[in-house]
Amino acid sequence: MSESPAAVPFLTAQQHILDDQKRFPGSSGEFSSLLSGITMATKMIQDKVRRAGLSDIIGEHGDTNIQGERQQKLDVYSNEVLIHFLGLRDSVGILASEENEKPMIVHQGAENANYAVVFDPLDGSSNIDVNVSVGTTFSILRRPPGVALDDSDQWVLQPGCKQIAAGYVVYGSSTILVYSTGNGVHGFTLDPSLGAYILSHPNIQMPEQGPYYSVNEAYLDSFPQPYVEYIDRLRNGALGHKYASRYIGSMVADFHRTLLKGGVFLYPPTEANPGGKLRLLYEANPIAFLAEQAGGVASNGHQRVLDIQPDSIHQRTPLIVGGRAEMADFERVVVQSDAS
Ligand code: AHM
Ligand code: MG
Repeated sequence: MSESPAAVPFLTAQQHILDDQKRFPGSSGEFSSLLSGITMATKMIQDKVRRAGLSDIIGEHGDTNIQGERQQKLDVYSNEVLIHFLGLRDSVGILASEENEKPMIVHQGAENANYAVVFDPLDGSSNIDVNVSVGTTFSILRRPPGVALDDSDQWVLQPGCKQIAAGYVVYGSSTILVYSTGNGVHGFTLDPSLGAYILSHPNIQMPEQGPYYSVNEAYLDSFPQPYVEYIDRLRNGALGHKYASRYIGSMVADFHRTLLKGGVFLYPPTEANPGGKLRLLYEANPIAFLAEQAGGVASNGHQRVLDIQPDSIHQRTPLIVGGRAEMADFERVVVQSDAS
């Protein structure tokens, strides 16, 4: 008896990506091969993360990255693994990472090297030695028409609305890959016994309104006044109920909760980081892309995150991302106060 595909009990990320690619007539399979580089690398990263207490991998590497931050050994390992697996793909022309000052030209001469991948290999890694969830974020861009193969800055200095795919992997109580190619947001949980990401969260929709706000409240005194007023409104019931607070201090984990349960995540401008702390190209942009695909909204306090034209690879931005109800109030209280 032949078995219809619907009777197959699970769908792997690999199969999902191949099916997704059929939406693009004439597609060559390069894009699915590229995404498989990400799934392969993140399986290796999660393996190291899971063994962090057992192997000699916790702690500082001894170097400082371009952001002036002390690199953890796991940052360095994760970066190397992603560069290795993505570098094997002919379709990848440029790789840019939080851990490297400049973009890397991977396949300079290859005519089909049409994609740039921008990533933070291990976000939140300063938390890893206390067993807090960490994540990998990635953003995929196409080489803009007319841009030379070696003009790496122009490949990556594109607004987030030009992303053709983006996602993250959260290394939490399970390992979950969440990605979108502009056709909804889908989540896959790594089955450790199969070594495969299995579709577990199809077509994720962010709740229109949720129960939580997520912000580092220790900095409250240094937020611009409209943010203080907005957080106060969340706390005092102005949006219909009194919000509870959740803050992990690991963006991918904080966003993952916001995506599934609803609410709002904020990293506003502060005295220490007047332009925000999070990085536009490989942190805010993929998160904003996923949020919008799931029916949410992402702002930098002035405009849509995905409309920001970047001018440098490691530039920072405030990030406020959440459901439609929370973000409508944010628009009224913060964005419009700024415009007036
Ligand atoms: P990192 O890229 O150096 O790991 O820093 C980014 C992290 C985010 O995951 C998180 O949202 C933020 O820093 C937390 O910052 P803070 O400790 O100031 O609240
Ligand atoms: Mg980071």
